[in-house]
Amino acid sequence: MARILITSAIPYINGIKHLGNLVGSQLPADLFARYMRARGNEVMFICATDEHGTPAELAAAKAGKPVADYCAEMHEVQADLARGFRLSFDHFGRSSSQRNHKLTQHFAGQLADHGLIREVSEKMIFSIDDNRFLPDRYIEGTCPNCGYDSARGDQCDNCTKQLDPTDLINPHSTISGSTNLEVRETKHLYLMQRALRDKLEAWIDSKTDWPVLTTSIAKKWLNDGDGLQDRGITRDLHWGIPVMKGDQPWPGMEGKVFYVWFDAPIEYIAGTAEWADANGKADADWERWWRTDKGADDVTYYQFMGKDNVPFHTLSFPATILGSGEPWKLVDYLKSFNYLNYDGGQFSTSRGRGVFMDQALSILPSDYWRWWLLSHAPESADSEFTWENFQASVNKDLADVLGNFVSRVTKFAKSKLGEAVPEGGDFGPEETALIADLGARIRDYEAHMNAIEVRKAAAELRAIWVIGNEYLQAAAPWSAIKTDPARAEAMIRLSLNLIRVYAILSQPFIPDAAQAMMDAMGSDDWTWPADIGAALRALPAGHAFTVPENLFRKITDEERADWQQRFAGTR
Ligand code: B3M
Ligand code: ZN
Repeated sequence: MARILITSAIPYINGIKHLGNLVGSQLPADLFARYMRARGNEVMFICATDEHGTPAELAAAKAGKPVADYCAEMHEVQADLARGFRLSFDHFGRSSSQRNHKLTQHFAGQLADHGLIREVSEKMIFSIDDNRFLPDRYIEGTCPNCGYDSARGDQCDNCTKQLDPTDLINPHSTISGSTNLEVRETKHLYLMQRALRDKLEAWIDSKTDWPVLTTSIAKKWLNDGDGLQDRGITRDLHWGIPVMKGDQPWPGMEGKVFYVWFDAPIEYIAGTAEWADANGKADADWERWWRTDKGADDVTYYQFMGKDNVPFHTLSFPATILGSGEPWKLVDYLKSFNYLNYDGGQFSTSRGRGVFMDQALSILPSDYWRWWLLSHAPESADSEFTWENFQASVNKDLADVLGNFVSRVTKFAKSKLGEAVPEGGDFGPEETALIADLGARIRDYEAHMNAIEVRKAAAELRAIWVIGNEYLQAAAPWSAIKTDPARAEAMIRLSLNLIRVYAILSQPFIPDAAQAMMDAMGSDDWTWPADIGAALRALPAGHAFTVPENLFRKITDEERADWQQRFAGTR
């Protein structure tokens, strides 16, 4: 049994996420967590809401609520949607927790003690019309690196370069649109990432098994002359984690808070401490996941995120960890994703274009979305959601292939042989061939899941469903029952057992349907089919089963057309 630590990038608090956000981090992380648990490993799966920064302040102001209340409410909304999508977090924390306050201040103190923080008196952009400093995302302008005209103050979405607001050409406030900006002097703390460059490079170079997408982004910013800048880690905002040196005040930093991207990844650790608090555990119980001096040396740590988050996780957060001089766990494998586009364009939160998590669940159960999103995960390139493709996948893969198999087998068995696994004779050559084929395919499925090749794993799972149908079609128990009833019984005995095996294999992708299949087979034995021959004999003759409700319904052309229109962008 291995110990597997899994974190998903933590979603911003300011609004409900769309399906592109979901498939870029939380959903594949959940797939992997479910799979690793199914294989008998000890898993700690942590996510949280990312609650600080200007976006939260402005969203709260727009909602007319104190920012702390707004965040508490939105956290519940997001937690509820996560439950709706069956995201199996061990804990869904909050970056505004006291645990994160303490840990963030602790890391800053450690970095200062190691000489890695310097104070910089800098010129920041102040918006006279908005009466506030305009950090990060609330200044837009032209990217000095690639010329993209809507680059944000913290990062260019076009070339992913991390930026400082003052780097932008022709800047304006995105709050008011005002160009009435002036530069004011303010003092901030900088993390001296440059001093850690060699350590970071050696660490990244040691990760030879990382996806190309991850390493190429990391290397780009490491090697690109000015890629690894020292980074400002404080901001002139009210809402956030107060700047403290451990538990001591930081002279000259009164009234300032840490930058949201400094405290957000620390929440992975703090979220695990929140898990301990919520479950009446001791500090040692969370530290054994994170401190290599306290038991985490045998933990394998996986992170999941969209490609735009990669620089922060390959450079900035590791700089915090390495610079602390303490034995915290660094990520072992970083799985990153490209973007999911929507029906010929991009998902857009501001324009309400595309399907958002709450809307998705209001029209279909989560398994339909989980299956489509994971089987089309944007791994090697960006991918695109279209309603035609969604309808075709659901109707073919889920309804025609898997749903139909379960329904045919259980209905036939019940009507001809009764609601118990029939006896029949030994398995014949067809069954032996099926068992060999299944065994090989399950090993392939495991290999893809272990490597977090999400699309390949989905394709293999689908192939596993298909061979059950092909077997049933070729064996034709409905004919055999007239000539050789014992043969027909053996076929049905195998097929009912196969439904239980499908439940186990499919559970990481479609947990609700998997539970329905398992319940229908009157079993609660989720043991992974390491020996498929034995697994197909697990339900003995005489074991009672039931015919489940239709597992999946088909999407009609009318529904497809209606939804296409509804989500075109008006929210
Ligand atoms: N909240 C950005 C995002 O949701 C950011 C991730 C933080 S991960 C520590 O994509
Ligand atoms: Zn750019």
